[in-house]
Order: sequence, then C-alpha cells, then structure tokens
Amino acid sequence: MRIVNAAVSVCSPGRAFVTVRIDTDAGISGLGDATLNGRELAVASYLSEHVLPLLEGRDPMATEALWQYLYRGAYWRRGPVTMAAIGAIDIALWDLKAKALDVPLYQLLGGASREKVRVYGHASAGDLDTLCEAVARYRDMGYEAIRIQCTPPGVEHGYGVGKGDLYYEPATPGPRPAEETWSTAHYLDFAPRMFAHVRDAFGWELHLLHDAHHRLTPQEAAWLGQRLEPHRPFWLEDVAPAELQEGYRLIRRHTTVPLALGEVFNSIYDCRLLLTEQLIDYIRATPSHCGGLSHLLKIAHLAEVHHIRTGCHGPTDVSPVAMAAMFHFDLAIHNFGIQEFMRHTEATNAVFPHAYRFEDGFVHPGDVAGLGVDYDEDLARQHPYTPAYLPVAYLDDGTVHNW
Ligand code: CS2
Ligand code: MG
Repeated sequence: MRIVNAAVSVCSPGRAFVTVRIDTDAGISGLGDATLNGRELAVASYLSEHVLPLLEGRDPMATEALWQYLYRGAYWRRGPVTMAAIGAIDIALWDLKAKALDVPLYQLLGGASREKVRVYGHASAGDLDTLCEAVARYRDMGYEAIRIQCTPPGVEHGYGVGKGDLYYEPATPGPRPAEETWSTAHYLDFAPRMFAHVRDAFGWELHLLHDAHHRLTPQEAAWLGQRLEPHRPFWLEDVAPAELQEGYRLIRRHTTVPLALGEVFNSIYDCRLLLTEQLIDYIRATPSHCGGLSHLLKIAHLAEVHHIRTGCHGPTDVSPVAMAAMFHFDLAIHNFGIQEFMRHTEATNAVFPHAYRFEDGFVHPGDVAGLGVDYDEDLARQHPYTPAYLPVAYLDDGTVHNW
C-alpha cells in the first residue's frame, strides 16, 4: 500500500478545525486533526507547503519511520505548529493502519485495558448558585467527575466560563483578540470558597476538578493548593506556567493537592523533568498538539514509570478526529487517569460523524475499524473558515498577564 494523495482543509462549523486526509492506492483513507486554536492557517500552510508533498509514494504502515522522517528531517525541531502538523499526519496514519487491518484503533495500542473511559464535564457560571445548578445538570447526565469554574466577584471576566448551557468556546471571531482583565487577589480569595460551597451542596459524591489556567506564580499556587486540600479536588490544573519546570518543585513541597499540567505541551521535552521528578500527577498532553499518538505513547510510558497518569486535553478546539484518537488511547493504555470531554456543537458533530458514544459519565470509542470518524467534506465547504482569537488578559494596571 502506498500514499497517493494528502490534503488539508480548514472549516468553521461553529468554530475552526484543520483536517488532514491521506489517501492510498488501496482505496483506504485516514483522517488527522491539525487544529491549533487561533493559529489555524499557520499549521495548514506548514502542511500544504512543506509536509504533504513529501508523503506521496510512501508506505503508510511505517508510522514510526514516517514520524522520525518528519521530526528529524525538518532539522527545526518541536514547537506547536510543527508538532500539530506531525500530529495530524500521525493520527491519520494510525487511522489508516487500523482500517487496513480491519480493527478499531485501540486494538493496535495494546487492546482494551478497561471497559470504558471516564470523562469529566464542565460546569461553569458567573455566581455560586448558578454554578451548583450547572453541576447538578452534569451529575444528572451521569458525570462522576465535573470541572468547576466560576467568575470571582471583583473580576470582570472569568476564564473557563461557558456561554451556553453545555458548550464552552473561548475564542471569539474577529480580526483581534478580545481583551479581559484579571485579579489574582480576588481569585485567591474566592477559589477556596467556591470549593466549600460546591462540597456543601453535593458532599463527596462527585470528583471535582478545577483549572487555574496558568494565572498564578508557584508560590501563589502552593498557597491555593493548601487551602483546597480539605475539599479534596480530583486535580488542580495549570496552576502556573511551566516553561520553568523546576518551578513545580516549590509547589510540590508545599501541597498534596493533585496537579495536572500540559495542555500546551508539544513534546516529551516539555515535561521530562516534571515526569521524572514526579512533580505532577496527571499529564495533559494531547495527540493533535503533541506529535500524534506515536509521540504521546512515549510520554504516557515515561509517565507510567513515575506513577503519573494521563488526563488528555479534550476541549472544543480539538476536532472529533483527535477526540476519537484520545478515546482509543485512553481505553488501551494502563496508566489512564481521566479524559476531558467538552461537548462539540451539533454543527461540528454533523461535519464529523463519529462512532464514539457517551453514556453515564463514560465514553467508548466504538468498534468500527480505524478511529471511527468520518469527515463530510461537502458539508464542511458550507462552513468556510472564520478567523477567531483566544482572549488576552491584562491586570488592572494594564500589564499583560497570562490568559
Ligand atoms: C482549557 C481549554 O480545556 C481546558 O482545560 O484550558 O479550554 C483552553 O482554554 C483552550 O483549549 C485553548 O484553546
Ligand atoms: Mg485547561
């Protein structure tokens, strides 16, 4: 079997997605997701100008050799654009390989290590009572694990707070990013009260997660971790930026709260120290941003040796193609922890019909050969690309902060 064609397309059924399709002379095709929120066209052009033309005539079953060819062959290593591009090709090749062998992809990643994949949902609101209503809604849908986000009083914009009941979309269409203001002092005062309020209302029946979205320093994160311990969060996510991996030593010394990190990581080198020194508990790297399944498997195996579990990033800005890749991966690897599952809109699901199914707080990837996802290209063409940006955050004196 040989690759005869590889193409990339960008569409916006509610939000933007970058999709790769690889075709073979055997008539089998594979799909990959190259979406990089707010930077979609950079990856699409990296692919169409520099990567896709190299694939024609190659053996699509040689996933590892092709990965190394694209990674080492570029000379310029790593980075979000390169690794999203390689990730999309890698996911498409695994899809193709599983279709060629007529098995669901999880069978090639070790087979099923569990019956189903535990996912967490997103409850968010502008005040605590509405937050509890959202938590109850997710609980009633069967979720056992729920992320709680609430805009702190005194803060103009809270991150992670959805615009509708079930859907969360942080990027806004337009030529420039939205501008938001942030106050760490108000947030630190509020976050422990938010946990206490939700624990009072729901007791211990639910796993509660929370995302600090890179807004704190390690010292502030340590302070927060200590105050959240009595409420036993499932995890505290992205408490501080992690370019300085050593910074997590300080957080770790001061709190036992479980730490999750890595949704913006694009290679194993972003987390080598975090894993080998056991500075985190959950690694959030995701296949479409981190070099695909071939690379993510290496991260997961290094994590397993260090008692760290996975919790892949699964927001709306990852298409159903990469979501399916995660569900197969989650079902197969031993050190799976939990999977983020932000619901896509109906418009997105119509463009990417898929076999994975949510039931009572768990997802199964389905038993269709390959990833179990299709791409309706005619429908996709009816949703042309709409540029959108993630917001930029400022402190109240005008200093740029981390969004
Ligand atoms: C968030 C994301 O899912 C998460 O935990 O941090 O929604 C994140 O804001 C977006 O993926 C950014 O593109
Ligand atoms: Mg996050």
